[in-house]
Amino acid sequence: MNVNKKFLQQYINNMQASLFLASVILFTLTKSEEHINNTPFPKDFLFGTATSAYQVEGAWNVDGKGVNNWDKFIHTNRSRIKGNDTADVTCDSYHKYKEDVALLKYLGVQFYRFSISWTRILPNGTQGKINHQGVQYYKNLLKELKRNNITPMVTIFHWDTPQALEEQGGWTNERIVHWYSRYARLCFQLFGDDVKYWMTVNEPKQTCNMGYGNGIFAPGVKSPGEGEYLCVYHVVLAHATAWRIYDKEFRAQQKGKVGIVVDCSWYEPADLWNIQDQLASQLKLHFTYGLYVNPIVYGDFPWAVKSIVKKRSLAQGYNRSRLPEFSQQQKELVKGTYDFLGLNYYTARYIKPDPDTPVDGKGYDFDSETTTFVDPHWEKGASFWLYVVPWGIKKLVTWLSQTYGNPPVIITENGYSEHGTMDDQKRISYIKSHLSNLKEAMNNGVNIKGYTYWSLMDNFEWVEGYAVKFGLYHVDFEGAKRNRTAKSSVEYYKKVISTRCLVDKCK
Ligand code: GBH
Repeated sequence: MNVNKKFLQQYINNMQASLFLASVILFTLTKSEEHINNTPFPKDFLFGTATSAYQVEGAWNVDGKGVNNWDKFIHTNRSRIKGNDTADVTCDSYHKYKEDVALLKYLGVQFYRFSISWTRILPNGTQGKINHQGVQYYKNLLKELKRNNITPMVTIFHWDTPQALEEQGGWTNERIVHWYSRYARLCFQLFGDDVKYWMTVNEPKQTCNMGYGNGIFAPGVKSPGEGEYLCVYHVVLAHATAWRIYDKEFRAQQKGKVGIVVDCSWYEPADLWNIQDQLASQLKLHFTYGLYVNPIVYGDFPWAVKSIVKKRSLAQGYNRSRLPEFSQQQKELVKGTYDFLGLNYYTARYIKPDPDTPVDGKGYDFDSETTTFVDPHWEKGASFWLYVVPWGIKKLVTWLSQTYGNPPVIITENGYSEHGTMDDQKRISYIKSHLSNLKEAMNNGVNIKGYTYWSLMDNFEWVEGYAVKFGLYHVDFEGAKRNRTAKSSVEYYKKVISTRCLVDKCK
């Protein structure tokens, strides 16, 4: 090799090295602070964290608690849960609630979202017998929160239906509207002086689709597109009846707000320039979020959902739609029954029409005639369904605001799972990137009032047992004391809450 060539070679090598370096720098910049929003969250924006009764309380048969559908589902067949686990003890929050409140206090959250176990209050689900020890537990928890200046946000129903009612069909029996709304009234009566944010139902899609559609969750009923839609119909009526009860009997005195919590992924058109893919995206959003929220805001199921389910039902030989119809009276009952909307966002999917949808397919998984897929480059959490797509939250809340007239929205869940990591840097970047996208939407005028990290601590993750962990705090499920230990994300979230800012210094 002559000198010139050697020089050239070195020159090229150098060029390659600096190009490489430049792209590494650029990549890190774009990956980190560069795209993190640097405007502060408003003073009245609420930060909090959440749990649910069944996932953290344990004490499944203690102090008079009645049996619920998940107790039954698990105890009759433990192999339904990964690792044959149960929630009989889980985090033992029934006994350790004071410690939980201390963790919340340390975090500096404005609110704590927890749920009431129906059978702890009403062991058989109905008014026949009130369990005063169960009532006392929630009074104690509320008192402890008050002492520490933490606002309670209370979910009345987070999936744990009383077994006595489940045996009568649960959410597929129209009597549930009565059973549920009387239970809700009792909650307002018992706790309403101390609770200003109520959530009627958590993620009804999971109860209806997983519980009565594919049967993966309790009560394990497989009735896609029939029992599944009866459940949807009754959830909406139950929610609305509870909201009316609050509005009429409690609002003037208690001055609280009542909303519903609906989970939804973002569905991104497979090809943004393809109108069919855009329609598929809209339809799936209406199937997921709209099925519950459209009636509550506008008084009926979304038009697109009604018409496609009817079309498919008739083609399947039914003489009417499998999706029940609201009567005129019911439409008036449900319309306008919200003070805020709760949104649980975790992940996103690409979507397009599915021409191969089986004609006889029924329910949420078929009736939209769409198919979803993921980008293999998306980062994954420990839950099989959790792909990290922070921009999805921005698109979803923007869609929601445009579709429902910019209602007040609280992000009631958003979270990342791992298999047991104390230095949880991926959780930190999950929170940061989702909050950043949320703030961008807020800066565009989307009406977001608060953010909830799911979850305060590792807990019983339904059929995935204790294998996947969403907590800011680690819980030692092997030890009798169920010790809680802060993961790295605790300091991070604490700082975000106190500074209201996602970067070193906000504008
Ligand atoms: C919530 O469920 C629950 O409220 C909570 O109890 C639970 O612990 C927590 O989140 C973590 O799972 O995009 O089509 O693959 C979330 C249930 C299940 C909703 C997966 C979104 C993705 C469907 N999520 N689902 S898809």
